[in-house]
Amino acid sequence: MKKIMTVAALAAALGLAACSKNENKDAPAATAGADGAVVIKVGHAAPLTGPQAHLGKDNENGVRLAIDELNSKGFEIGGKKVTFELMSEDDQADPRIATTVAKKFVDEGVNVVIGHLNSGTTIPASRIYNEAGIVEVSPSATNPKYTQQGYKGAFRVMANDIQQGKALGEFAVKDMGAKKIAIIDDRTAYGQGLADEFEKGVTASGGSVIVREFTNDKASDFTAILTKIKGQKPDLVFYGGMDGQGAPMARQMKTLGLTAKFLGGDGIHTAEFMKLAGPAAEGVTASLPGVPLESMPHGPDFKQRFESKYGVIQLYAPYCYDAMMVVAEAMKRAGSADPAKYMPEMGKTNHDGVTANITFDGNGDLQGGAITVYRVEGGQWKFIKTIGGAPAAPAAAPAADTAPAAK
Ligand code: ABU
Repeated sequence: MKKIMTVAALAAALGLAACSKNENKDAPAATAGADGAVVIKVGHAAPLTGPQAHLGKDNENGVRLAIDELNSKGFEIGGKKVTFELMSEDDQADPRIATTVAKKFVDEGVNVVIGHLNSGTTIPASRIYNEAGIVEVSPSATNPKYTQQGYKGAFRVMANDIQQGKALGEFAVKDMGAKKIAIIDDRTAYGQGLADEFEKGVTASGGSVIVREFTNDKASDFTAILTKIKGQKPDLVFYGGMDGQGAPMARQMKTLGLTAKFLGGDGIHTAEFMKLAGPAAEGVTASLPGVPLESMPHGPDFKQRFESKYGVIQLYAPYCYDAMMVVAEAMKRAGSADPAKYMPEMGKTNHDGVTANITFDGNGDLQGGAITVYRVEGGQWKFIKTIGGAPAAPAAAPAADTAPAAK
């Protein structure tokens, strides 16, 4: 009994854990870890089953590595040792399931959510976190709308699709020499949003989009739309969507003798794409927000630590790791894991991360995010070019004119 009261008192002092909107905010729920440290609940949501499960597990492991490292070094908040506890949920990349997961996290009183993986799940879930006053950091959802809704607790640690689409549109026309371009998207918030921004980038660069087709994020047979596109004789086919569709699409282009170049965004820039596309992956071009991990000061070491535990990085694990570290630092600065107390500290982030030196703009978007273009050569994603972004440099105080606005 004495121990329970001690933990409760410490929890109250640290503002642990977040209160559900259904709970009494003066009586935060908290539990003690095995060592008596107060538990901070970290919600993580991504597709953990289905065609994007490899990406969801990669995200989960990125958060897990950060949590394991924080816990093993005895991370303290307000001078007290805390234990981060991961609660990972499968949203199946489905917007409706994502809102159910979000409500569960609220009811569980999580202190933060790292996720969701997809824009189509992140955007509807963000409304629920906003109403509950919970901080959400997306490591991978790139649709700009997520951070344009005026939600004070919404943050993103990678460049968005306004930046990515523009960079890809320019790259297609100016670097790949494409004049006549076909676009396919999967009608998700990510795929369609990126395709729209890509089209703007193509047009602004003097290229021409001659045909737009769409599919969905469960499809596997693209013969009909690729046959139609082949008849238009494009120089390049752009796909806005994920690797589960991009890889068979690349294969079917080869089978149909559609010789146009194939370009996509971060959704196809995966190890899994190479596996699924086989020899058809060769020559495919795709972007990834950020600079190559290898060129970041902490990148190679992170890669070694992650891959020795979980195997090859698929895509967003480093961004998930950074997201968790940014949150832990904000909690430490605030001396509290109560989102109401540490949320204002999130906007003051200046984190020397694995993926970037992370500072946020007034919307909660990463400042100075770069886009890097890669091409498959010899079964590997090879660096081609980085577009935009701040130089990879250790954390430094932001200049007055670039300091993040208070959210
Ligand atoms: N950034 C691509 C995959 C996640 C998403 O935005 O839907």
